[in-house]
Amino acid sequence: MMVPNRLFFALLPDAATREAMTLAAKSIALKLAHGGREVPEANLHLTLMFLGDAVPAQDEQAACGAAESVSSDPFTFALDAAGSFPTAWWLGQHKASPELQRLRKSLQTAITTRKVAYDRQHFVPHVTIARHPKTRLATTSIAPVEWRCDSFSLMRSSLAGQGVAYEQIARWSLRSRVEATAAQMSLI
Ligand code: 2AM
Repeated sequence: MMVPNRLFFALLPDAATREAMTLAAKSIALKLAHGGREVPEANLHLTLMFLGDAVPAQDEQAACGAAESVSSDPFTFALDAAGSFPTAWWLGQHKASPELQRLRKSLQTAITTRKVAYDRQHFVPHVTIARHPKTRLATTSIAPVEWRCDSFSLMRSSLAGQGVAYEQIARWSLRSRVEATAAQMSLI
């Protein structure tokens, strides 16, 4: 029998960034027009990598090991666009920032090395703001929402009433491999 264990790596915005996202959504009246179910402000996140709906315990452990080896300096990027997929309205980027792509690539390499399965669909960085919309939104510019990214997290998603609940399993601070190696050497 399949044991549910829906896991994904994500960037979690801080409170000020979440608030700025809500304002950005409101400013173009997204909330009035989509006709779908809004994502609560506390649940806003950017999925870096989706691992699956029933991730085995050993893969969960291996994913944590992979995350440990990810190398990236902290960086800042901006959400400067809003648009829709058939299943969601989102805030995102006209052009994915290179730092974000590099972070995804570093995680992808580490995950692949450990033979953990993940969703290989093309990475389109976005924050879902509404699900099951009744209308589409042509991609449009928004006042940029700046996002300082200095960590990423492994998350578990579970059904909770009508919606979902997210649990943070672990969080990793971003640091370059050189810095990490130096920190490890200073422990010796
Ligand atoms: P989203 O980023 O578009 O909202 C947990 O389900 C998170 O993983 C959600 O944020 C979800 O979509 C994202 N996700 C990415 N790929 C997925 C997939 N193939 N199936 C389910 N959720 C996926």
